[in-house]
Amino acid sequence: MTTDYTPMWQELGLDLAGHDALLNVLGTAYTDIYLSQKNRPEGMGYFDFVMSEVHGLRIKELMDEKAAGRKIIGSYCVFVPEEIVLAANATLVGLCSGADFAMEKVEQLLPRNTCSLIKSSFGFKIGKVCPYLESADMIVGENTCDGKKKAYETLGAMVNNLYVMDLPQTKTDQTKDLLKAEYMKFKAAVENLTGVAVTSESLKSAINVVNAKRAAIHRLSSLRKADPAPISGLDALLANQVFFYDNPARFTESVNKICDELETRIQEKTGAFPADTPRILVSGCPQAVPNWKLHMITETAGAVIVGEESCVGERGTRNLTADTGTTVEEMMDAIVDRYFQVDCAIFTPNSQRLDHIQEMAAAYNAQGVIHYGLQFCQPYLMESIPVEKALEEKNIPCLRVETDYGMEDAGQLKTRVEAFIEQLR
Ligand code: BJ8
Repeated sequence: MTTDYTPMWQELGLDLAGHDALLNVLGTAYTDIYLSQKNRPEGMGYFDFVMSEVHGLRIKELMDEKAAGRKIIGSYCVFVPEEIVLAANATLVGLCSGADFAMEKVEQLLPRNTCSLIKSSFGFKIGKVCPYLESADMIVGENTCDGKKKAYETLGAMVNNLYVMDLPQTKTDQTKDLLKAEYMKFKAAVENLTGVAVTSESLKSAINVVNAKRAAIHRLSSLRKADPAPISGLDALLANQVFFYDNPARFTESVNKICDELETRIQEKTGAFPADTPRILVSGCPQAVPNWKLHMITETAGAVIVGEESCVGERGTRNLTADTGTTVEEMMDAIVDRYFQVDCAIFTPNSQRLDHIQEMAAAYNAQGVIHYGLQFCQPYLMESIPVEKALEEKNIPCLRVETDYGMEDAGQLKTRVEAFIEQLR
């Protein structure tokens, strides 16, 4: 029997008609794109369940947490440190930004030439269809790219709980100090919100919880090095997306369980696709739920995606936070060290990212790289040119795509991806 969550959505102030329409589209897309795949690992059943309840049971859990006095914090970026949030007795969730909604109204507030991700986050707010955003006690905006930073000025007038965090755009000792100062300020703001002071014990335990979650998803990524790939890129992308929503301990356990199954599949040489299927690494802008467009196009065109150099992927999860500190101060330094390594394209120069893409292509035996740039995203589109150059130097073919969340260009994109796959063969 399915639970009726309508009263809860009503209480959160969602637009019920719009929300129903969104869930219908999401459900159909999920059935068409995910459930039609062949040779899926059984463990994906967990993620199918999570997706079927992403606005239902998970929101109910968050509402129960709130009723028990816990606070919910929403974020749009991997620079918001989950360790600090958990240590102050709050829960961090990623906010919806992966689908077009209420675009006409969005374009009255933001220029048309704004990337889909930013427009989507506004669409979910204007359309009142994101229960994560509506249940959040604090929304964190981070000053990363110019688009986001200016958009937060507008968002600040639309919500009463926006906290803006400044971020450096270069990597020097001074800017690392700036990041530390921002994280200290953020810690104080979260403590103020929850009324719970971060202690060395709570911070250590939070570091361990988040590290375990990252280690599990990293284990899953590493298993994609096998040929045949034991899991499709679509399924692995979904696990990376759910990373931002799920209860951390349950997520870790579920991912480790699926990894056990993938290890057996590797031993038995069972793949999601046959051996010798062309292998592709995707690099670039983050792909938030339900942005499955490029993976769907690529994998139905006859290749398998074996890795994501993305914030919804290895860029966001690869580094762990050192857990050797004993004081809050030492652990805050470890957190700063960890996040300072994230090589988002808002940094200049950003040669670390070029190195990392080359390393990933080699480690995952990718024959080619598709650089995924969202239209109007200056940082990633600009950086795609040096990325392509760095890959050319290693004789790795690179296809640069520039797209949005719409499906108008799907046919054209598919033709380009098919031609690229032919080139790899
Ligand atoms: S750390 S990648 S999650 S900022 S696509 S909004 S960059 S114009 S999302 Fe990101 Fe944090 Fe960086 Fe990662 Fe701007 Fe580009 Fe839009 Fe983007």
